[in-house]
Amino acid sequence: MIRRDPVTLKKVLKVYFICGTPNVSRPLTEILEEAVQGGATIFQFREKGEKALTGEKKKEQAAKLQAICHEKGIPFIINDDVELAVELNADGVHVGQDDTSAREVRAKIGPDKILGVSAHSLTEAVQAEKDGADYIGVGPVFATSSKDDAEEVCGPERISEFREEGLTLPIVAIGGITFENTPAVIRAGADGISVISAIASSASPADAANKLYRKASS
Ligand code: 3NM
Repeated sequence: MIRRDPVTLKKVLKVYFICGTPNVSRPLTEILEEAVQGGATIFQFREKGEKALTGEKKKEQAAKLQAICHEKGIPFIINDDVELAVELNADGVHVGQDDTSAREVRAKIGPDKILGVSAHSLTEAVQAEKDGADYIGVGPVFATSSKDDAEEVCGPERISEFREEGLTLPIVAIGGITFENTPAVIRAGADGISVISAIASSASPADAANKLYRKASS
C-alpha cells in the first residue's frame, strides 16, 4: 500500500501530471498515455473551468483515464470530486483549502487511499497532516496561468521554510514548474513536481515528462 510507505510515496510523487479536458487540444487519453510513457509517475484528473465535463461524460472520461493509469501502473487521483473517486474506486483524492475538508475526505475514502491537500502556510500543512493527508501540494511556486484563483506566488523558499520548520510530510511543488526551475524546487526540499502545462501544452508530452523526470531525479 503506497500511502503507508513514505519512501515509495515520495518516488511516486516525482512527476505528478495534473490535467483535465479544458487543458488540452487533443484527446486527454492520448496525452496521458504519452506522458506516462515518458515518465509521469502519478496522474490527477482535474476537470475544472468553463468547458469542463460534468455528470456521465465526466465519469466516462475519468474511467478511461483510470484504465490507462492502471494499465501503466501509476496511481489515479481525482481532484475534489470525492463521490466520483469513491464510485470509481480511484487511488486517491486531492483537495484544496476551499474544497471538502481533508478530515471529511479521509473519512469517506478510507485509510488505504492517497489523500493530497494544497497548503499555503505551515499552519495549513500541519493541519493537513493531522487530518490524514499523505502529501501536500505547495504553490503557486511560480506564476501560472492554469489556475484562475491561484494564491500569491510563494517561490521555492516556502518549501525550504516548511522543511526548516521540521515538516517531513512529502511535498509536491506546483505552479509554473518548468524544466529550468525544477532543480530549484527539488533543492528546496520538494519530493516531486506537479505540472499541467509543462506536459499538456508540450508538442511532445512524452519528451516533456521524460525531461522533467530526469530534472527531478538529478
Ligand atoms: N494548483 P501549471 S497552481 C492546479 O497553487 C494548480 O495550488 C496550484 O499549472 C496551486 O503547471 C495550479 O500549468 C496550476 O502552472 C498548475
